[in-house]
Amino acid sequence: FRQQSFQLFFIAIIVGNIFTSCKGGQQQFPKEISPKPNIVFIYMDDLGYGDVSAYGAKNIHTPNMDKLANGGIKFTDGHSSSATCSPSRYALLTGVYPWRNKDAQILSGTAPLLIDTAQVTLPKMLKEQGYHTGVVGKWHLGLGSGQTNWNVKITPGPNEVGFDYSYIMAATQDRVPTVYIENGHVVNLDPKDPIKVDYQNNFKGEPTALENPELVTMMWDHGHNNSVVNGIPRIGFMKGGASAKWSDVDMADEFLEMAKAYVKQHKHQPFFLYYAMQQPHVPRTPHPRFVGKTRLGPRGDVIAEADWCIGEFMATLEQEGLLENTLIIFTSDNGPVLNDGYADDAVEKNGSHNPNGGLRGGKYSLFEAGTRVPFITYWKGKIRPQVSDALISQVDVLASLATLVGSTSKGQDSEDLLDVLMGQAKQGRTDLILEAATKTAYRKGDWLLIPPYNGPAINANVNIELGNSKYYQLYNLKNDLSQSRNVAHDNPEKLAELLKSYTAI
Ligand code: NG6
Ligand code: CA
Repeated sequence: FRQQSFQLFFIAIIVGNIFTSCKGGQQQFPKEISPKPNIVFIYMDDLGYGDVSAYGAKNIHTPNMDKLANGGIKFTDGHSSSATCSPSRYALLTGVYPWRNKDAQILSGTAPLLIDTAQVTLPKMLKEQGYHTGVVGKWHLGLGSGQTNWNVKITPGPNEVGFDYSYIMAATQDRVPTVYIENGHVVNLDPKDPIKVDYQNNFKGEPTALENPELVTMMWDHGHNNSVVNGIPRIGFMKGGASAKWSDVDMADEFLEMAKAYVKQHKHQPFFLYYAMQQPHVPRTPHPRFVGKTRLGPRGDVIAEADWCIGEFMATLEQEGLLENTLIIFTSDNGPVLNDGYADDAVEKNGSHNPNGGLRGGKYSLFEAGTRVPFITYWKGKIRPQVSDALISQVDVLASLATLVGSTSKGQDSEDLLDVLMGQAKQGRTDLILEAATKTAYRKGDWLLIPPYNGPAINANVNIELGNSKYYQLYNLKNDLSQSRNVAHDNPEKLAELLKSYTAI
């Protein structure tokens, strides 16, 4: 399709030039001949490679995600830039590997903005090309420049790194402050009940999950025993802001409504919407409509809820007549985890479901399931449905979309893989640095190198293998995708080759 439209484009230019020369230099073709499609980036939080039925899940049905996968490109080797959230989001928006920035780690709710306001970003690049840019959902890239006062305009934040509009939660659903922030202002805040947030000390007299277990309706397992909001114990202490506190079970509907409203409001100019959904990250709080939709307990139910949201969102694009002119990228910020700190039956009710789709590891891990995630591009009428085994990372989104919209901006580590995203080429990256909790691994071709690291082999709290070993690990993913055989010892030359390129980067 793209080739055809390119051919038409060039014919148009030639004809245009003939016209131009005939008419004494007047431009006859409108600038819009280079199309600027709307772009929607749908980001799931902790959705694993095996959590989508199009990727093999049997016990969770995700018909709407499947429609994207089956009607677009289903990538089998698509990666988040990190095995945790903030670093992945940092790389997505800046095109820079997260390990280059020592602060790109899981951020607290009071962390300052991680992105330098002078940095190139995905939304800035698109804005420069005439796009209206919006973010709805989870931010988790820090806000403010140190001591944030939540009761005045919170800045810098998304609006200072390229978003014209923002409707966000500051960090994660399990971290305070548990409020929505619209363009820097806490939504529904009563000035007479100011918000205070602290990650070190509690506020005098305020209840916590440890001291007031009677307030808790969702039991914590590890961490998550500070302030209690809506019966859910959180990370961090918060006081005040009663009227501004979100309702957890309504969060999916809230973000969906804002995402739909954004599209309707900005459909008359090219728009970029970063729709950052909160599922299936903890605490898993499906709306009552979705409770029991799966047999997997809240984790399965919030995936069903998210799938429904995507269906509703797509329906809006269709009703507004935007589907043929909108590129959709769907993926997840890191791999899956069952018990991530709450006793919510994710482990007990998991049954035979395999959230990591047979890959080793999970969230927090240098093994494949840490970063290999569902990754889909969809563009009705433009992208031909197919499966692509190309190696691609979310850090590549910036440079690829820059090419799509005619910009030369790009981040330091972002590769232009537009043709791969559009299904016009099968050759993705030749190599890639993976990251988990500031540790890195190196992928080249089918080979994966994990250098020796101190630290536990398994994070016992979440029951996930992290990839730490005192030995070099080398896996050949072509015949050992589940990383069950460390072949470093048998392939000293390959090991040396990878080590050399890895060290060079
Ligand atoms: C961890 C939290 C986990 C989750 C994670 C961030 C504890 C014990 N664990 O520190 O529950 O919030 O941070 O997840 O507090 S992420 O997807 O945003 O990276
Ligand atoms: Ca995440």
